[in-house]
Amino acid sequence: MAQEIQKNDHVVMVKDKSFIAKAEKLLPTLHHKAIYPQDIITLIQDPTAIYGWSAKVVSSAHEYFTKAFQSGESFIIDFGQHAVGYLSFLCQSVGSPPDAPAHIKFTFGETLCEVAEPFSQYQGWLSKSWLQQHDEYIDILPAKVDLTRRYCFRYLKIEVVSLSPKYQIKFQDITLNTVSSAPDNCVIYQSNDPQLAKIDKVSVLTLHNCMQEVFEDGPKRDRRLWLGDLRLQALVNDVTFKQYDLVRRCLYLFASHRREDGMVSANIFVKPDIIADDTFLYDYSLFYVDVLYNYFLQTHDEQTVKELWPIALRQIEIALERCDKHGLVTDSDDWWSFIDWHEALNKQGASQGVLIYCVDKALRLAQQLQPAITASLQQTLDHLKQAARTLWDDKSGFYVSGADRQVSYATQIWMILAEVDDLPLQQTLMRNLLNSPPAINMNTPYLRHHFIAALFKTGMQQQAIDEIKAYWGKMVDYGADTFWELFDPQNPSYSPYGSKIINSYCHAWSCTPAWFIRQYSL
Ligand code: RAM
Repeated sequence: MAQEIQKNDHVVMVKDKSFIAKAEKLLPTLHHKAIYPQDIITLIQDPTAIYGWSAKVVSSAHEYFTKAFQSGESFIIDFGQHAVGYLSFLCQSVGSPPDAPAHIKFTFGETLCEVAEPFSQYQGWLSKSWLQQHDEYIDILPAKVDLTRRYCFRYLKIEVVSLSPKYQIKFQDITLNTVSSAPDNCVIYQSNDPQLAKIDKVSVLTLHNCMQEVFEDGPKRDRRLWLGDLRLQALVNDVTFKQYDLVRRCLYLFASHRREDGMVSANIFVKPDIIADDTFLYDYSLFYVDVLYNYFLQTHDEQTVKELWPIALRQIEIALERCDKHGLVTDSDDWWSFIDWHEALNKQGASQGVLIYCVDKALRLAQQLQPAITASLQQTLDHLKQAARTLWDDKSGFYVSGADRQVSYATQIWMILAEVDDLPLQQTLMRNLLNSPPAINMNTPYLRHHFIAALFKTGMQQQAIDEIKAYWGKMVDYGADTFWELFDPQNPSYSPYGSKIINSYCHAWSCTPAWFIRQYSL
């Protein structure tokens, strides 16, 4: 029997052993490369810098490590680039024999603020355990120390917390053994526009560092496979590393562990065993169809797609159950659909758009794989679009969402991407959006991606380029060498988690400018 039932507190999940086996066979090779400290830096309060901190080089790292340190001393290393990997170092004593253990504290920062602002002040609602730090106690010196956890950082603060007054310590061979499943060769693309070339480079490094045993959402947090992130990573992978087997593995992973009714989870853990999270998101599950469709377009791997097609189709069926008799997605207050991090965002309108968008993709797949159902899918699509049009508000010139008839960016963007109207009307809607920006804005690079996609769709290429430059370019101006999970140029400290230091600063869903730049040869 290929299936196994597993119950947790509130959901029944079904495991499919043959999909698990296929996913396991596709485990990618991890590539390692050693990188070394570049500079020792000091932090400077700088109101023009992101979060008010900038770095000043104190010395080259090489020179610094001839120095002996005593209790209470600390320093910050800049590795010169963002990376993911395992830290090792050699520690030696100087002076009298070490008559007490050495206690050393490590704080890892993707950004300067993580090494500048004490973690003890953290008051967000996500677990503090995500903050990257480590205490090492060394009993016997000299010692070669290999930290076993994987960290993700550019800056490393080392504090010599406690030694005895009779000895000091020296550090040598501080090495970060980096890890990624992205291969060395990436499709080469050079934009003629220097700013876009820089943005492309940062996007590619972002994807590179998120490519591990799965496409992780962020190597700092959550370090796991999320469907919404996977969808965008797979796009960028198409124009960069072309690791289609990793996309295939992720498709099998989602298929391998589904809810009793067949719904795929929003995210998957792979260790110690493959297990789906008990979080289900309306839009993310639907995107399984889009990931499969895009995988098919890229690879023409009919065998895999045929095998996974019933699972994709099931996502559509489940999503349709949420529609009323007119074909309108019913609303709810829960965290039922993701769309964007925004407390006030009503998600009905955008979810209607996502549903239509994915039914359209299912229809295209059905034309190849199951022509007998295309007529009925076409009918469903028309019905859903008709229902979407009832959300149109003539007075404001926007689509509304929810009982309070909320106007948001998200709803307009998804109605455009879903092609609810013909092109001239989509263009009018986009112009309305640009001329009268709704109060319910975009908070994540994730929704921004869809905004840019909608601009391209409505033929506003120059506006799209300007927006990429103004948004992702602004992160680059702030010194980002990978793109951040959250960024609001008007309020750079924004975090849906209650603190900027828990945000991820190398985040999958933020790496998509490379796709636009390469796809449209910008
Ligand atoms: C957060 C992460 C992840 C995203 C989910 C919805 O946990 O940022 O990337 O997909 O939210």
